[in-house]
Amino acid sequence: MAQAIAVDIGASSGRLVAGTLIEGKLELQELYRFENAFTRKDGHDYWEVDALLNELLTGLNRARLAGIDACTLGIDTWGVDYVLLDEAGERLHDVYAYRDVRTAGAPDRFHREHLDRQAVYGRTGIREMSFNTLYQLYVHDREQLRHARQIMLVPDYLYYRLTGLAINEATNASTTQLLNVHTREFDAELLGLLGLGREQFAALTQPGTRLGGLKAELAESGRYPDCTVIAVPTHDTASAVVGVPAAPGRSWAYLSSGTWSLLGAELAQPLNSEAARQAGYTNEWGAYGTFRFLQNIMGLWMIQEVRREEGSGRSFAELADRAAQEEPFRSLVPCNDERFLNPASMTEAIRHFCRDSGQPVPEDAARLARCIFDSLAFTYLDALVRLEELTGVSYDVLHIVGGGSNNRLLSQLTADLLGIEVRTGPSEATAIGSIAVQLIASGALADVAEARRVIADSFPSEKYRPNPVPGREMLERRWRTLTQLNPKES
Ligand code: LFR
Repeated sequence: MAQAIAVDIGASSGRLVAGTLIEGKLELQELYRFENAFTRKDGHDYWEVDALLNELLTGLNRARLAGIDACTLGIDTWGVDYVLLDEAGERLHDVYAYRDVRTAGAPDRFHREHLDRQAVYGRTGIREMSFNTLYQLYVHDREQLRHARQIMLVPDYLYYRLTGLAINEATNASTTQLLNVHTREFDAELLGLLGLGREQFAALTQPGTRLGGLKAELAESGRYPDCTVIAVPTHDTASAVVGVPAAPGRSWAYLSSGTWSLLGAELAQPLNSEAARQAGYTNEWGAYGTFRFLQNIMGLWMIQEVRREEGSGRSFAELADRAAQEEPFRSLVPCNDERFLNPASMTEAIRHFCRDSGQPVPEDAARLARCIFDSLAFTYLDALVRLEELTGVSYDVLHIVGGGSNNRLLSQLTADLLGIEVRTGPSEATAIGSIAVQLIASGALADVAEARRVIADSFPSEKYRPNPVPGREMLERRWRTLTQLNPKES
């Protein structure tokens, strides 16, 4: 029986999940779960990557103690954040977290000094986000960059520490905004503008590639299962898209709902037109040569922060239940505005915006939550409208996967505003997508179509049909006015 272990690390937590295929169904067992958060030091935000490595190893040890003697193993995390290694393979610096302020304004400076934003989008297909690796490297210490023997993203680094092999896995590498969508390689000119050489990166590795075993000191310790390490889609969103239980024959869009909300479609070819750029759509690489044509939407980060600041320990489910009792659409905020990326206080940032735009100020956590969910649903509506315009496809169904798919209020609101059938689950789509790619690599599943069939058969899903929204036209006008108060940068 093939056992596959997914190590899935998100911005707020990480987990090790084992997947086994039993009579055509995928069964999951959570082996270990741990917290994650960025930490602030001298005014900057960093990830504790070596603590994450220790957690990963603790989880693998748990797998062994749970009786798993042999397995395949894949790792995913968020995108864009990187590690520079020296000649000896040691880390040269603390790893910046993408929400760190140091890249505020960096895109403007980069595009003024070097290539304009249209040209960079034409080459990379990647939407400008101030935290993309391109801009992070642009503001990184030049001397240190020159001395870097290897540049890798966070999951590549974890793979490196487990196996001793240096890779740059392709789905996550695409989030750097340094890959050329035409040549399907690093863009030599963009690297040159940062003073970097191709030799500082490893070969681009496609998901599904078998990398071999754990390095000797780990393998011989007796603490871990006998692992065959496989490069999965190491960008969490790419694994989540593999984990979407889409049925063949239906045109589907997805919403990967976690710290971020990523709404988009799986495409065979990139769509990097000027219209796509202006609409804020990106072309991240997916597994098996696909493209993830999607929009980043601020997502549940907003409610995670409000909850943290409130400090009452109320669960997300309870907050959503309380929000459901509140008056809908009382106050709305443009979620994608940079002011919500990493404010000193999310609660205050939302209240400020409401006050400044003449709306009722959400006083308590329930009203703040209501405001966030209503605003997210409106932002999803804008994203779906643009998606349909750009791809020319009218979607039959929106699959919501990830932790946010458990939020009934937001799922129904999304169905209502978008006027589309919503299907929710699985909430562990990222780990499931990683496991699916491992099972395909080890021959237990034929391909992604079979994997999606198995996923659809294995996990419960709920269906939400759209209901009419009273006062819809007036609401849409209000939303339009609010978002135009804050036009997106073009
Ligand atoms: C989600 C995610 C998004 C990416 C953001 C930053 O966890 O990976 O896809 O845009 O985090 O890397």
